[in-house]
Amino acid sequence: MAESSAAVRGGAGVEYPTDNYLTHTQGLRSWLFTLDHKRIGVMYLVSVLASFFLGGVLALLIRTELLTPRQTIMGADTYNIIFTLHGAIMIFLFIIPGTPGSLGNFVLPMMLGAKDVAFPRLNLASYYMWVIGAIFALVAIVMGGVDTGWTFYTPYSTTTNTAVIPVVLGIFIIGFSSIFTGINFIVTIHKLRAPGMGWFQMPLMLWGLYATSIIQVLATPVLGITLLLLIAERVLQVGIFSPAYGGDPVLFQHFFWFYSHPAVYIMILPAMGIISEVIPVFSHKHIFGYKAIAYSSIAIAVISFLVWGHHMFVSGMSNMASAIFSALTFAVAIPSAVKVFNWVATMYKGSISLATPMCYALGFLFLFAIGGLTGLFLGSLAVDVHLTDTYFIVAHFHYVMFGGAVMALMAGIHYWWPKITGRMYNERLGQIACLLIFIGFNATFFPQFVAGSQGMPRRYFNYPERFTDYNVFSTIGSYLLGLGFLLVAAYLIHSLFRGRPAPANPWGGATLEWSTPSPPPPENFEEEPVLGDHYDPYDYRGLVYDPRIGGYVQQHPH
Ligand code: HEM
Ligand SMILES: [Cu+2]
Repeated sequence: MAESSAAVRGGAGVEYPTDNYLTHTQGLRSWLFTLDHKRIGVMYLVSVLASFFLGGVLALLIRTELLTPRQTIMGADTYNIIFTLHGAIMIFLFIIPGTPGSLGNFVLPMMLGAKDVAFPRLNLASYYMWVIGAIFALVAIVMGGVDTGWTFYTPYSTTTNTAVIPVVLGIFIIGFSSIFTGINFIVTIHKLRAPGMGWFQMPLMLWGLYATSIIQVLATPVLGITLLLLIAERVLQVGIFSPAYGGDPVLFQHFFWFYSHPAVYIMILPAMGIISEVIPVFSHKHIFGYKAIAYSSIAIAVISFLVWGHHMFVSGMSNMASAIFSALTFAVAIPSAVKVFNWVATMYKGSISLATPMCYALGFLFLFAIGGLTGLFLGSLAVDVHLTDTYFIVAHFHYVMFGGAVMALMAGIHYWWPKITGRMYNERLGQIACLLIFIGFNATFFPQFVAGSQGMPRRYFNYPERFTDYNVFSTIGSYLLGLGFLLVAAYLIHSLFRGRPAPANPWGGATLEWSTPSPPPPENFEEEPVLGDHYDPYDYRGLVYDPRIGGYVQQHPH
């Protein structure tokens, strides 16, 4: 990145801080054995984005195969392996560790006014659990991949001769990276808040991460045990899930979804946290309904454990059980709706600046709303019987996971990029790429709602002729989407080497990470932050824009 010796003069009055966390110690070892949450966050970011890239390439292969109703570029067996790997990589290597491990790790201690997380060694261990898990996944790919779908349903996953065991072991190990991160964040938030920062003075990003950590710690062990039982059944033929050995395949679904539904909130709660930071800053207005958003995060975490049955309405469950799970599914939409309402209320009468982070936040709002509302369709029993296992489902979860979690992650990457790298990126290209991604995304996934509602099943490499137009449109959309991300990669990599040095507070944020230089010093703050009684992370009064540095300065001390 930057020359370590001399300060780099960039934006008129901005000096690039020579001694920062990136340059403080040099060499590969200083990264591989770092205990600095910022460096661990950066390693997570690079790793999960590499997984996103791999998952994205597989996605384009899927879409290319679906360009024609018959065989296009691969056979049925290969197709099964490709969509399984696409789903498993995107879920377990990218989106679940994505925001908590990368941006969460980078900003959490700084937002609290702390030097680091409570357990730095456990933090580093959590990263290496991810690395070891990823290696297992790569071994499985080399061994020919796995063809069960990302849900590993039995009895097929008990019998298929593809590489189920290395993949499942990899996911089991990655689970510990989630659990370790969760433990670290919970203890850090309880114990390391700066003097004067009460619970209701914490940035809402941290309420999102706190709720996520609760789910990570409580739910992940259930997935771990389920996967170990699957391995035991494959290796020892003990009858747990497979009827061939006296097991019950529906039991596997209950165990799997008891984790995997709360897991979708491990994906979306940190994303919602990012949106609660970005929208007020770029609306130049205090967040609306702070407490309601904080409580909604916790409510989502709690209710998320009570709805897993909505994935099993056609698995032969009793009508009573289905009715209860359907009602609870409607209930979990309420706290999400509260947040969406409060974000829109925050923008109301705000002076909105459409910088790239805000563009992604607005994209999130639109796409997440579609994802959430179509979730209500699927929560109602009669409709779900019609739509389950069709492309309506595929569209729905891409609108929530991609339209929601990925768009928010992109907002967060652009929002904190100046703090992480000490460099600004090209705003114009940022806005263009965001628009390209938004158009490409809707072109890819909206036609799938229509094709699915007309009966097009998921997980087939060919389809009846009458769905051709929808699929051609969807595939072209996915290429646009790919192009948008290539443009993002291009200008961000350019920014690393040629970007204008960033001021401490380029956007006018009032959370503590913006009161330290960009990039921050190794210990986060030059002086330990001391907060007044009335510290408010969304109080922008006193922040004035200084064109000489291209950023904001505090006019009056907190
Ligand atoms: C980059 C753009 C993406 C495209 C074009 C894409 C496309 C697709 C398509 C067409 C399928 C359905 C395959 C089938 O049922 O036959 C699929 C499945 C899936 N996708 Fe994506 N996807 C993308 C990104 C993502 C992201 C970001 C995530 C998660 C964070 C994701 C998670 C999944 C999952 C879990 C499945 C289900 C796989 C299975 O049935 O086992 N995808 N994707
Ligand atoms: Cu669910």
